[in-house]
Parts: sequence; C-alpha cells; structure tokens
Amino acid sequence: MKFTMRWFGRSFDSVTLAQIRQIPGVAGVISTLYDKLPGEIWQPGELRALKEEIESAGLTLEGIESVNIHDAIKAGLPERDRYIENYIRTLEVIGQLGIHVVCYNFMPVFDWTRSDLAKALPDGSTVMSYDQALIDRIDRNELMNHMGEKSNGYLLAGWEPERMAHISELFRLYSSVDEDALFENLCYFLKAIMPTCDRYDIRMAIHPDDPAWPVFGLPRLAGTKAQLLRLMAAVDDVHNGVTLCTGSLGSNPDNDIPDIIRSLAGRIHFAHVRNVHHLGPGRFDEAAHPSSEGSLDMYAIMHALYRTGFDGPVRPDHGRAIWGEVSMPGYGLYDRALGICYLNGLLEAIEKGDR
Ligand code: DNO
Repeated sequence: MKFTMRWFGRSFDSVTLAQIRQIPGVAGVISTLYDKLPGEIWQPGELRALKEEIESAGLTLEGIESVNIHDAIKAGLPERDRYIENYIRTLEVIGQLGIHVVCYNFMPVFDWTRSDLAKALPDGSTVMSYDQALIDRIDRNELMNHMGEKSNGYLLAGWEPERMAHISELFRLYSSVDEDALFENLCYFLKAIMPTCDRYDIRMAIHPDDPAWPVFGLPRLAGTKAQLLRLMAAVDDVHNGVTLCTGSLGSNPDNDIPDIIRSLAGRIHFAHVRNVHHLGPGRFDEAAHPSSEGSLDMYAIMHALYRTGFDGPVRPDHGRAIWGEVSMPGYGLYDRALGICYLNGLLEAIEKGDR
C-alpha cells in the first residue's frame, strides 16, 4: 500500500507540499480541483498544472478525491444523461493524465455531517464530533450555518456554498427518492461510466456514508457491509470499487471493519484509516489514530488490508486540532502526520511478523 496525504491545493489548504514531503514514508498525495462544482467538466490544462505542481515538489498524485456528482444524477432527473456525459469527459481528462483512482460519494444533499467541528477534549485538543440528539434539534436548513461556525473560514469538502444556498430545493428534490431509487440511480450512473473506466483503468471508489446511518430522513446506500456488497454485485466490474473509510463505517459499532475489508477484497481501491470513539447510540467523537485513543482496533484493520493484498493509496484521515494549529477542520498537518507515522509503524510490524 502507498501512504499518502490529502491535499486540497495551494489556494485552499493550510498545509504545503513541502511539509508533506517531509513526513516519513509519504511519497504521494490525493488531491482534486477543489473549486469545481458538481457537473462541471474539468479542463486538461488545470489538472495537468496540479499534477505538475505536485510532482515538482517531489511527490506523486495518487488519486482524485473527489469528483463530486451532480444532484440530477443522484436524484435520477431527466437531465442526468447530460451530467453523466460531463462526468465521462472529466474521467477522460483524468485517465489521459495517468491517474487511476477516483473517490466519490453518493450521499444526497450533504456529504459528511457533524454536530460539532471543534469539540474540546480534556487534553486541550479539539475533535470533530457527532451527536444525533443535537443534529435532531438543528433546523436542516440551518445546518450550513451551524457547520460554518467552526470551519475556521475554510471551505468544507462537499458543502459547496453554491449548492447549500438552495438547500430547501435540494431536500424537495430527494423527497421522492427512497433507498432503492437512489441505488438504481447509482447503478445507472456506474454502468454508464464503466466503459470509460475500463478503457483508462480508472478505479472508482465510493466513499461510505458518514455517519453510516440516515440523516434528516435522507436515504443512504453505502453504510453497511450488506449495502456495499450489493453494490459490488450489481455492477460487477473491478472498476466499481470502494473507499474503505474506517471512520465513516466505524461510526456504527455494528460494522466489523476487518470483516468488511475481507469481504470486499479486490474491490477496495483507496483507504482512509482513522479512529473514532463511540460514546453511545448515535454519538461519537473522532479520535487520534492509535487504537488506545478510540474504539477501533487499528492493528486488526491494517492487518486485514495487508492480508487481503490491498495495494492502493492509504491516507490518514481527520486529525485532531493540536499544538495550536489552525486549519480546515480535520485537515491540519500535525495530527495527521502523527497518524500516518503510526499506521506506517503498524504496517512494518505486520510485515515483519509475517516473514
Ligand atoms: C470528509 C471526506 C469526504 C469525502 C467525500 C468523498 O472529510 O471524507 O468529504 O472526501 O465523501 O466524495
């Protein structure tokens, strides 16, 4: 597996490529054209410039997170074919530049959701946190303002202000879309893009729902082993795969992550490896990466990835805010760098123990 860091681009990230280059064991980044709206066609020159900037810093571009999907595709509107066509154009640009992993999600209205982006812990660090009871008290139309309050002024991934300005319309759009309809819309989309993915060997990697249960009554289709296996079987092409996000799947204590990894062997194309601390039903804090700091067994997770022959990019995910760092919530340098060194150490121990 290849250790990477997510990087949002020089205009959006508080972390620099030069800093990432100095993290031991990290040779690549996962990036995107962060200001593209869902549905826009990416231009070759823009992506080439991003790739060259990364390479001239001595790193490689190992994958795209994300190419976001237009709501017309998710909701199955008549104009979806036009947006699928645009998505295919973008995949061609990605494929022609030799990039082989694309992460995306199929969550209606919002990408990931949290009730607090900076919950203070006794040690003075802050973490992102989720409490269903708090979410239930927030007017769904106000969620953007709520999330914005502790965003440190950064643009949050998947919370495009342009889309959120029309949040009531978005909720209306999905009012007649249940889980089965959403699933059909996803399969329709995947079947349409598979020939392009096959041609360029682009491995699509759906990001699990975060949290891994329905929020605001919106349907969810990627939060359990059964849902992910159903999707793999429905479009049975290796290019239809999964981003194994341990924090998102792990938000639900019923999900056995090492078992999910084994069940999806060969279809995991990207891994986000982070820890969560379960606080009770519908409640969790994000945690520092080591097993001792949260509820997940990180050794068992890395062991399952190793044993199933996973050879894609892996990255640490949401870190705590520590040592006074101010960044996009979850995406500071310090705690993610600690996290990836720990994951690398686990892997070394697993590999050597296996000899
Ligand atoms: C949040 C991320 C998500 C993820 C998307 C993938 O920090 O994990 O925004 O990138 O769901 O499309």
